[in-house]
Amino acid sequence: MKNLKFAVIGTGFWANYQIPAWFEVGGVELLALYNRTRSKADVLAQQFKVPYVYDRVEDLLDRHSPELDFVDIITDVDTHAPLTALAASYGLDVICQKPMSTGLEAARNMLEDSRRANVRLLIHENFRWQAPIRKLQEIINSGAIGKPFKARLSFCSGFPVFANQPFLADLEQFILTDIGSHLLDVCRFLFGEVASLYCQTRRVNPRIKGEDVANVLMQMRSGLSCYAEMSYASILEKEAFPQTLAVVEGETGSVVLTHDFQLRISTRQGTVLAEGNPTLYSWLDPAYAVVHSSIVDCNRNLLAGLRGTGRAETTAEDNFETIRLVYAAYESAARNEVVYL
Ligand code: 89Y
Repeated sequence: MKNLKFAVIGTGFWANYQIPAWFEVGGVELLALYNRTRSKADVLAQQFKVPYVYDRVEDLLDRHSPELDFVDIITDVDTHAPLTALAASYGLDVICQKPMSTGLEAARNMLEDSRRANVRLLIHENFRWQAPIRKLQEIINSGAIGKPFKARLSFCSGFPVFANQPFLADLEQFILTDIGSHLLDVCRFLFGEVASLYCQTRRVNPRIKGEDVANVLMQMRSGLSCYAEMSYASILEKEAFPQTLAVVEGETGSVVLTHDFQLRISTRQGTVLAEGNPTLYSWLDPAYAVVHSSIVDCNRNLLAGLRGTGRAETTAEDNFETIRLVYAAYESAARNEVVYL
């Protein structure tokens, strides 16, 4: 099968991991990089032997679109919609970093732009690809705990997240877009679609613009009650970053995803252990291990979708449902009311 040629649009923090993850998957050739600060792209081009570098995305597309198969957009969220529209106008398939957009209208425009241009739009949403989350799904689907009726997913941390990603401190809407887009997507992945939700938010850290705490209580269409809590203001005995912890209760047992990727499955017969350790690639940052590792599986799935050899899970249509939840949560918090989806 021939290699698919692609360009990376945006060479900030995440490109350092997304690019080696592509090479881990294989079957692709990285032809060009764009970054508005060219020197940053030059560093990565040298490191990963990428032949072309641009600081105007139009120049990259004018010159290379005929030979490219897709672009991987890894820029800040406010540029996702315009860059998707631009790449689509050149007839290129697009993979776009989560969160899909800065609002529902922009997300809808992205869907329409890609449909109109007849290109595929996939969202790079990797939390559902984490090894412990896949293991958790496997355990639930195996029937080991019976029919699930209740779940709690927790991403509560005091990790200095703004050091590597300073722009997060300037977002008016922070944790629900940055982490909620991941966590609510994991809830959909595990338990299906949401019927209604209620959310409370607050800002604890006075040096950031957006909310750094959000608690979302959802009634899933299956009837399951799901609580997703997220915080970057949590000073806890054991720092879990960047792990999602979980408790799922079923009619015949429970499964608890603890620190260190351990899963504890309890029934009336007792407790057995399973593990969901991520693959520790040489290029990943150990502080982000489980997330960086999941990029490989996410990219592999998206590539299969682009090639038509498999079903990409996080298409734009699918991820739109996650984005709907993010903005329904903001709406619920603003009105202090339950929102029905
Ligand atoms: O941006 C976020 C993500 O996608 O995973 C963790 C993170 O880097 C900080 O919240």
